[in-house]
Amino acid sequence: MSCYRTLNKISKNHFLILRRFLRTNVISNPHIKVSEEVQDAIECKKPVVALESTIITHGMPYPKNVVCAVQVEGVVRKQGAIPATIAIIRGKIHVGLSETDINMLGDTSSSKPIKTSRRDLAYVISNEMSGGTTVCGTILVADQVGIPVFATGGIGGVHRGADKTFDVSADLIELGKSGIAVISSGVKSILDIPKTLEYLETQGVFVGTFGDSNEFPAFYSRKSGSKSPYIVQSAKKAAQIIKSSMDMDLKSGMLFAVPIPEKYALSYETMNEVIEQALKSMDPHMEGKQVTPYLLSQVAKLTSGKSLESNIALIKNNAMVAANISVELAKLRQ
Ligand code: PSU
Ligand code: MN
Repeated sequence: MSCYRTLNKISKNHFLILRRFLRTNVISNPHIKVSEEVQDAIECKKPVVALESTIITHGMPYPKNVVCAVQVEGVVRKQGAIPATIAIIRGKIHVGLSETDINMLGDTSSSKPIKTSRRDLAYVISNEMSGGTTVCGTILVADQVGIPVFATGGIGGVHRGADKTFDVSADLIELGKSGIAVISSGVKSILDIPKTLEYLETQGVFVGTFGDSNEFPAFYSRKSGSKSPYIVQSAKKAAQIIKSSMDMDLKSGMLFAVPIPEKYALSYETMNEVIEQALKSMDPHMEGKQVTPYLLSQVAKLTSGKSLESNIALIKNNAMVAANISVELAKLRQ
């Protein structure tokens, strides 16, 4: 799609009419409302970063969730990219939220949001409910509207004991079927990391650790004992991988794993003990979508909020890296 901004020979009025015409044709799904700013960025292939919203609705307590979401958007802007937080508000999928939207959604006692993955989406829309999109739900929407770069904290994965529970996050399957690049701090060790990496390989997902080591990060810790198949040294290199994947029309995702900044990292051994404790405290009958939010809140309790501080720091860092990648990608796509 060529950018209408390059049509600089026509008058401003014609330009606006043409722009409106192109707008309604670019994303014509009646369930999706893309903000003007984000739509403009998509059409002109400007740097834009998709952001998920389950972090806001189910990952952190109110009001820290709102403060974090707003600050993350600020980080993306500071690097020269446009943030596109994706969420469902009263049955409509929004791509690009206002601060009022974020506030409304984050006050979960009144917004009563549903954690929305692929299987939940049609139900939430048709019942005019609100929802935080998981990594799976966000990839799905980002792919439909054409945002190739997406930042989050951590993705879901294969749970420990999955051989008995079959608990494998839909995030991994979605990553396997849309050509979106996800920037995350790997996965939490509440999951089975080696099995998660195996599953990503099966799904055809590129996995690379961002920086100078191939250690796959475990969210709060820079190490997990597992290795990424690749190292990606810079935002420019990451952008080249994404561009090649687009050129090849691979339609399978990419995971850029960014280790948490040293200053906020917690020790792998300590966190493993905390996670073991959180897992032990879990009701054995708990299942499905409640498992991840429960474990996250237990870990925060057991570390007296320290894990939450690390969580916020790594999301901001990932947003910065994603913005830098999207800036480099925009240069390659012009
Ligand atoms: N992992 C985290 N923090 C999170 C999540 C995962 O460290 O907030 C959220 C993400 O939105 C992810 C979802 O997509 O949980 C995965 O949930 P499940 O395991 O139920 O698929
Ligand atoms: Mn699950």
